[in-house]
Amino acid sequence: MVVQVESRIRYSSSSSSRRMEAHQPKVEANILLLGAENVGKSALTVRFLTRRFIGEYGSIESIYTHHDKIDGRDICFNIWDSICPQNIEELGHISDRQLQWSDGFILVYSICDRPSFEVVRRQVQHIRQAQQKLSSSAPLIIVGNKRDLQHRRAVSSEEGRLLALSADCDFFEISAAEAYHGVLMVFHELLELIREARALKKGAAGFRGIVRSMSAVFGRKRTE
Ligand SMILES: Nc1nc2c(ncn2[C@@H]2O[C@H](COP(=O)(O)OP(=O)(O)O)[C@@H](O)[C@H]2O)c(=O)[nH]1
Ligand SMILES: [Mg+2]
Repeated sequence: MVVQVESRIRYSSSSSSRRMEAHQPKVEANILLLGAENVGKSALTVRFLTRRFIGEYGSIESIYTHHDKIDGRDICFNIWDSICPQNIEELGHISDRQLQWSDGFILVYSICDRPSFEVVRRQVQHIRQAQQKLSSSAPLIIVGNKRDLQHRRAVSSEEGRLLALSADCDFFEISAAEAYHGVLMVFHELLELIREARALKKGAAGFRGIVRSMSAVFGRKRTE
């Protein structure tokens, strides 16, 4: 079962940004958090929504709606904090519903848990293969969490960076327990990537439109 939760944090806007609002349509972004269990997906989500780290989160799958204002623009984040399937065959599986719903993905592993890094590797492969079939370009960010537990590190930063490089996605190492800023950067960076991907798609559609109208004009000329 997926629970839907509403969260609303608004920052006061200056008069100039209020003027900009009138011209800027609201941006909505569906973000799916993936990764093995216990890596800190819920901790990351709750940190972003409330700025707090509360320690224990339970195993509830939820979709949170979070309203924000960034650079004078209204943003609506829908954040799906998922649960990883436990059976080994389904480990790393992402449902079609999740793939179709998502505008962007945050794939989380724990730097102290090597198997969780392998789950992310499988999930990245799964998403990239599905995206090829669907011609989708929703961006991915890989996050190595629990950076505060250096003494228990099992995955080097370099390995995380290399995986991200090979899958053409961004990479962050953070500690949801220690700091809010890193978590904020992850969500804001993904929002930027989502907006870039949308602009590219729109640009490509516009270009196809121009090509279609040009060929219509030249086509007509040939028959005249
Ligand atoms: N030390 C440390 N513990 C963390 C961090 N993030 C999450 N945890 C802990 O890891 C456990 C699992 O976190 P949770 O968010 O429930 O993981 P999820 O199953 O992926 O949603 C909890 O006990 C959290 O308190 C972190 O950055 N550092
Ligand atoms: Mg959780």
